[in-house]
Amino acid sequence: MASQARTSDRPDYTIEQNWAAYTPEEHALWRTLFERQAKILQGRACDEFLGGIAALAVTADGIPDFRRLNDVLDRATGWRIVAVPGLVPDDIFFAHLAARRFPATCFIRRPDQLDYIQEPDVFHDIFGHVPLLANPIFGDYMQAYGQGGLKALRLGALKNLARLYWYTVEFGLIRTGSGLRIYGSGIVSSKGESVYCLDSPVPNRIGFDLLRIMRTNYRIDRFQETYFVIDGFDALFEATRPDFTPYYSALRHLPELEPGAILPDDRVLHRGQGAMADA
Ligand code: HBI
Ligand code: FE
Repeated sequence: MASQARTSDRPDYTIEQNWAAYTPEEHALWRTLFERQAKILQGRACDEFLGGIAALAVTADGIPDFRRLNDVLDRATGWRIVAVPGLVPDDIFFAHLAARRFPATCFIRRPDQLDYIQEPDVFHDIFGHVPLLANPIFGDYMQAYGQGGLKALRLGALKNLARLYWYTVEFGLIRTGSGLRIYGSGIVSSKGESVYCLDSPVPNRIGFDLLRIMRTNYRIDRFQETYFVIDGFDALFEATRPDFTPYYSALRHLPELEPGAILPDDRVLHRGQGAMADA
């Protein structure tokens, strides 16, 4: 398969996407994934995500050419996509984000991985992450996250910050006038979790609380037991503007929490604030 993950010999781990090398089968796999999610996400994904898909003209046609996406994305928010072979070391990842470069893998999953792939592939990164980078506030949040990541590495607090990424960028929900909607990339790129996160009575849905999130463990190989809900992207950006250093010291004295934990002062959102009901 022409576009299987490759290694990079550059210090920043980037590679060339080599868009011309994709096979018709790989473009067809993208088309299947895109058409399935586009249907499921109507009425489930937030307007900002769907707006990003439209603004960047990400379609079912096939795996997008990062050069074309970058022309539009750069004009919108100054973000650009750089191709990488797979997960890159944390410091490299954060340095790219801090410079408004999103490291996107460019290989696509195999047909037998249609419903689930553990590591990010081009569908997870481009369909899941890139559309929201066309939103100015979310674009600012992602750059701030990169800057915060480099600092967290220096302070030995990566675990706390990685949880913030996990429960917002990857698996976040947002409250809107028409109920809860999805913005997390790990959810929008997953067929099953796009429905489960809003419709199932099983998981907890808890109002965003920065310290609470930074204490809460997560598992990467199953649907989330808890989703955290933000009131808006500006609220998320505001909540994460302060210097996190005092939070990290406070967290050292607070016990970690299991993914399914509920604390007495958690703002638990009930089914009534679900996707279909009015907020
Ligand atoms: N590398 N390509 C890539 N994509 C990621 O999402 C990623 C990564 N490296 C590190 C990482 N994520 C996480 O460990 C950090 O968010 C903590
Ligand atoms: Fe991701």
